[in-house]
Formats: sequence, structure tokens, C-alpha cells
Amino acid sequence: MTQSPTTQNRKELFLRACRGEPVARVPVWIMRQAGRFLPEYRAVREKHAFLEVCKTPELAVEVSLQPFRALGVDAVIVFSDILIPAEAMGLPLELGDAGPVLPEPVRDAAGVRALREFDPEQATRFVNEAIAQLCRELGPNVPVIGFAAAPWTLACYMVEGRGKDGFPAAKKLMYEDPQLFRTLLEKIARATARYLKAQIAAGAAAVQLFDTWVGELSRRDYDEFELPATQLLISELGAGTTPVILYTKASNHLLPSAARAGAQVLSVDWRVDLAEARKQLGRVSLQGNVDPCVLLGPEEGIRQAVREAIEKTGGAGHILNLGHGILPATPVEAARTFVRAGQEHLLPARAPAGRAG
Ligand code: 1CP
Repeated sequence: MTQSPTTQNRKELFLRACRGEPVARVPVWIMRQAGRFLPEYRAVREKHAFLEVCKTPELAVEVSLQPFRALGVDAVIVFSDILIPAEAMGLPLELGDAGPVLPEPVRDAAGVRALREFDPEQATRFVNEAIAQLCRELGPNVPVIGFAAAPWTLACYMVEGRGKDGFPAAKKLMYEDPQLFRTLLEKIARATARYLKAQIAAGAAAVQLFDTWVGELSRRDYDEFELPATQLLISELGAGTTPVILYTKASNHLLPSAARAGAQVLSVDWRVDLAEARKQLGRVSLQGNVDPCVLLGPEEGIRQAVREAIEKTGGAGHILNLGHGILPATPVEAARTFVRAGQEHLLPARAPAGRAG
């Protein structure tokens, strides 16, 4: 029996899209797909604290699988958080209802010096175990995505101590002591490379770097601070054939620089015109970029946004996703509509496109 385009080997489909090779349809997943919009996630969280779910492989596997079962997405991201390595580097971490808090933030040279290099096989072994268990459960045809924060975004929380508009304490340190800030980013980059290598060794088919707060940086500061740190991270990772996806938000002014970081896929938000990005950036695949708020609106609007996103890239070298995490208020049926609309949009057979330059 021939497989339908919606159930063919999802890992192969995902990897082909990362490499910009021809596909029958675009692969689809959703950032923050394992999370609060799913009633079955909220049920787990009623019984278990957030960090307990992250650190107990059986629970992390269960919530990672929930969106695969509920939505039929093409990739499963391991349930964890970008702040887990901050704790492994020595900063106590609390994750309450108001978001993450690091009560002992890094504010000076002594704080940067005290950050530990950690062994991901010891300190964050639970992440690798969750990935390995997911790979066993899902078999060889479904990609498991590992992830970490990009250096600037992790530094934002490490210095600020919590999420805060504009991350002024992080910027203050960057402007006050640029050399110290570079040292901090470099330390994070090296630790994150080791952390992600362990995830790949455990079976991750691709890894995503979240640079959620990079839009706060001017192009000049990005080029001076975050670009070299991200390049270092990706080159240290030496991922070989494992694709790296670099997510940036509110980053229209940075994209040509971000495209030089070494990632095979750039994940962008709804402010970016995918057709223009393709023209401007050349040899890079794109992920995104539907506004998560579209999923709060009518079904036809969701279908139209999906159609438009795919038509902008012609479906070549494109992983359909939202432009940022799915909102907790999203109806499950709307998420299902998004995934199905992407999977049912069949592409004409063609040679790889948009790969000039
Ligand atoms: O009570 C809860 O359940 C807490 C909500 C929650 C969830 C579901 C947090 C706290 N983290 C997560 C999981 C999570 N975080 C994943 C899981 C896998 C998936 O995508 O399904 C991922 C990839 C993240 C990544 C993450 N954490 C980012 C980058 C992506 C993004 O959405 O911007 C950031 C910035 C964080 C920090 C964080 N963790 C949690 C919250 C509420 C926040 C944001 C805090 C802030 O606004 O600054």
C-alpha cells in the first residue's frame, strides 16, 4: 500500500525540508506545542510541578507525546525549558506561575567566573533520557527535536533574573563591561554546544536555538556580541548532518546577519515576509511564520494564513510553524486546523527552488 503524503516518513520529510530538497508537502509542528493549551498537559501539571515534569523523563515523554497524539504534528520537541542549563551552570531556578525566576542573577565578573562548565551526561541527564525514550516510543520515522536558548536570550535571564521588557540589566552589563559580557556569552555558547551534542547523541534529529529576545539588539550590537557567540556555538556543536534551526523574534533588522550564524534553517515570526526573506537570504531554509493570534480567530482565517505562508516559499525549504509559541488560550481544534491545512496542501513536483547564491 502506498502511504499518503500526510503519513509518509516524517523524519525524512523534515530533514529534506531542512536541507531544501523537494518534498510532496511541507512538514508542520508548533512551537510550545507541549504546553498549556492542551487539557491533558494541564491535567499533568495539576499533579506535578513544572520542574518535576522537566526532570522526570517519563513525565517529560508523556507531555512531549501529547501534541503528537492530539494534533498529528510531524515533529516532537522534547519537553524541557531554555532555563535548565542556567541551573546546571550554577544559578538556582524557580519556575512559578509568573514565569521563571533566577534569584541569584549574574551581575559582575565574580558571577561570570562562578558559572560552571557542566557535564550534560550528569547534570542534565534527564533531558537526554527523555529524548532517547521518545525516539524508542516514536520509532525511526518521526523526528525528535532537541533545543536550547541562544547565548543572548539565556544571558538575558541569567543577568536580569527574570523575564523583563527590554532586559535592561542585561543591556547595562553589555554596555558597561563589553568584554565581560562577551566572556559570558562565550561561556554560555560553549556550555550550550556540549548540552546540545548530548541531545544529538541521545537521538535528536534536529536542534533548535531559541533567540527569542534578540530583537532587542541593534544590528551593530548583534554583529558585535551575539553573532560571534552563536557562530561559536554552532561551530563547536559540529553537528555534522544534524540540522540547526535558529529561531529569532522581531528580527527583521537582523536577518542578513542571523543568516551568517551557520544554521541551516531560520525560524522567523509573522513580521517577516517569507518571499522577501527567501530572496534576501538565499541558501537557507525557513521555518514559520503564522501569527499565533490567527489561531484565536475563525477557521477560514487559519486556512488562509497557512496557504499564504506556503505560497510565499512555494513550499521549498519550508517547515510550517507559528511565528512564536502557541498561546495558552488557543482552542485545540484551531491547532488541529492549522496542522491539517499545512499537511493537506500538496506541492507540485519540482526541482529545489530558491537556492541561488
Ligand atoms: O506552568 C507551566 O506549564 C509553565 C509554562 C511553560 C512551558 C509549557 C514554561 C515556563 N516553559 C514551558 C515549556 C517550554 N519552554 C518548551 C517546551 C517544548 C515545546 O515547545 O512544546 C520550550 C521550547 C520552551 C522555551 C522557552 N522557555 C522560551 C523560548 C521560546 C518562547 O516561547 O519564547 C522562553 C523565552 C522560555 C522561558 C519561559 N519558560 C516558561 C515561561 C512562562 C517562559 C517565558 C518567560 C518570559 O516571558 O520571560
